[in-house]
Amino acid sequence: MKYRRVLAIGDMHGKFTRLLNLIHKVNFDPEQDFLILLGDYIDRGDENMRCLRWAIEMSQKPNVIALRGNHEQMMLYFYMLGGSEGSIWLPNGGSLTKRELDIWLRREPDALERCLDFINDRPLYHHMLINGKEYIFVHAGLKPGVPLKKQTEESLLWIRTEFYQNYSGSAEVVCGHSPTPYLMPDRYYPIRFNNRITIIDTGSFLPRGKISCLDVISGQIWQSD
Ligand SMILES: [Mn+2]
Repeated sequence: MKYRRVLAIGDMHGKFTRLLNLIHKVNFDPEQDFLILLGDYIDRGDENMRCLRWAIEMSQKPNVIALRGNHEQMMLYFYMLGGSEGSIWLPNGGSLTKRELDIWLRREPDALERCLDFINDRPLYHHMLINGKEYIFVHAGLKPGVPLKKQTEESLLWIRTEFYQNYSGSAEVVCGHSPTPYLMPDRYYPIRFNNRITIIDTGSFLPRGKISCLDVISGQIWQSD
């Protein structure tokens, strides 16, 4: 199948208005385009559950892959494991998401189960050949020197500096996870490093932050206002 565009959308973190604004500009067509969502739908924003529900809806369309981010992982651990492994979610933005979810649960008691099933089913990366070129889409990144199939959840969802500095694989990697203004002051635009890494998390939850979408075929970028 030859796609018109292969699109990746970075971290949204509950910024639903910004997401709608971006989606309107991108105008995704499931008949011709392929879309990968890089995870971190929830936490830090004001409409976290709306973003999560949007991701659930989108994941049911053809030609859409929704990956798991570390924030979905933290939510899953909170409800499935509890204890110290689950405890990091609430202080990392989870308390905002939980407040919205608790209200929703009063009307739809099975909503939590649907969210957790969705998160549980998320792939941790998507590997594809596009016009003969190899691409890996992943929330955080890859541990350098480790084959893709041997990568751990910990690396795929959490890695930062070690990946940016030492990755030397031949595949192009498109990822989110690190807001670009944390890597380069005042930068709210995707960053591409020389070692074939493109980071498209442009700090959606920050006052001047944006949600970004990249078409890896043309290199075109769309951003929320
Ligand atoms: Mn994130």
